[in-house]
Amino acid sequence: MAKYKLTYFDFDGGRAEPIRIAFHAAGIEFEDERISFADFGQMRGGTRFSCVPVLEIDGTAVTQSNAMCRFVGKMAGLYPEDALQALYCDEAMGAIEDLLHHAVQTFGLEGEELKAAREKLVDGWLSIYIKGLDELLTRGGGDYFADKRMTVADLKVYVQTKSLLDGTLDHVPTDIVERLAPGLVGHAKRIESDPIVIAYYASRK
Ligand SMILES: N[C@@H](CCC(=O)N[C@@H](CS)C(=O)NCC(=O)O)C(=O)O
Repeated sequence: MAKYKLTYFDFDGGRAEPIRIAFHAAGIEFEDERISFADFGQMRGGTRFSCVPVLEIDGTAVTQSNAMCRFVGKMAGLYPEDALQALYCDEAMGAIEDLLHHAVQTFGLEGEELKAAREKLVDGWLSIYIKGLDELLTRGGGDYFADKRMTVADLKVYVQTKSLLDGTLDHVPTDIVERLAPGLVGHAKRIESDPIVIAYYASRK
């Protein structure tokens, strides 16, 4: 059995969270290396693209969270075998990556500058991506993004919807998802109450 080590920030969210859940769903042991932002400052120069998550497989480092989602998702039975459904799954995960790319531009700002940037984000890219993801969910049949069952795409979108509902980003109204795409709120509840997700968080207690 290969040895897996996943390095990411020390919170239950972000780009590593769907991978952690998928590892647990697959019943595969992995080292869940959780680092502080200060630790990251020390190690970032040693990472391939100056970012995390990094997955080490028998000591060999791999980057790119969506690639990791697919890899672990396949082992967990949480990635479609059908090519078209796999495409749908990838599209939703890619959309989340793009959204994070826009959101991250507002990180590190403060005061009025932060407020203005977040308001622009809310009216612009965030609205575009929430509505687009809602369309993808509808295309998938309304309950899941692909394959009419939970896949890593659902885990990835759920993690970000939850972050918005929890008000993680200052100046982003917590009701934005409900207002623009109530289906995504229902989706988050569906994924949160999936036995796979419940079992993962129970294992964290
Ligand atoms: N495309 C990469 C993006 C990774 C990424 O940007 N990670 C963030 C944390 S979620 C990071 O390490 N950022 C470091 C920085 O911007 O300084 C992936 O999907 O893994």
